[in-house]
Amino acid sequence: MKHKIPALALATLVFLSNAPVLASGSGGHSHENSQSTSSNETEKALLSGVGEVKRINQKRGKVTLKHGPIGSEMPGMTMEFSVSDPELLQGFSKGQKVSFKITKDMVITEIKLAGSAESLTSKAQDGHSDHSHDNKAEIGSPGEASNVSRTIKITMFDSYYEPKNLKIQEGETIRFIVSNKGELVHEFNISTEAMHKAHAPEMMMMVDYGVLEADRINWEAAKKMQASMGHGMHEEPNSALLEPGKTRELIWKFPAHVDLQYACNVPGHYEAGMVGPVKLIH
Ligand SMILES: [Cu+2]
Repeated sequence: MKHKIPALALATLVFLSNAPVLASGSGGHSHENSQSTSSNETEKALLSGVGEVKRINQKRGKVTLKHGPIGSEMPGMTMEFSVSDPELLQGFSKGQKVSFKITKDMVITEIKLAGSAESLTSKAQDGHSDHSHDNKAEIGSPGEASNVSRTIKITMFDSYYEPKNLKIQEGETIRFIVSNKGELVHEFNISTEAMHKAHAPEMMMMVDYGVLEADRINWEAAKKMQASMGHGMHEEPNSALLEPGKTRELIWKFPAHVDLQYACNVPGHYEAGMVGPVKLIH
């Protein structure tokens, strides 16, 4: 088990380093288009996706998107894409949610602002879904020490949690004492399943940038990633990313009627079973 995880992390790395090759689109010999290119057929050959703009380089005709799955061709991840015409990127800026059409060679031919219905986290009920951190509201909020009703110890091992599930009253404020007793870096993150899925690509980027090593966090690499990407190591109130032997406290106020999970988004760990349900009791 101990050796399995770094191998998974490595597989992630290899996958990521292959991705730009996919993106550069080596010529576009898709058979469907070689005979006739009626606009109808071209339209059919396009895949669509939604994502969030992370970086734009209009001069080079490049846009970095944190995107959901693109057809069956590509899982969700954060990646740089080429656009068919740099003009397409005019007026877009970092943080915007977009929907796009893309060729099988991964060149974006159409991009527009996503409507709230297409929001990545499929959440739009509070009426200001274009705010970038609005999804925090539905999972609860950072709690006040004076409102804590219970302290729960969470122990992280390679690669599972103790306890394996949580029962919490709706609206309850809990103090979590999170300890990593494993030999690998682990995360305790309270989110919806969809948010864990959306978070995974960021963690892959951290592996790619050398920030997240199997058994330590490389703070030097984190600074470099921060400088080049605009984010490297973000401390979020709903999560603790801990090196082996470390302990951190989180105080979290839980909402009502939401399916939450606590999970580790270090690449490969969620799949290995490092996830537990939060049962909110009425
Ligand atoms: Cu983990």
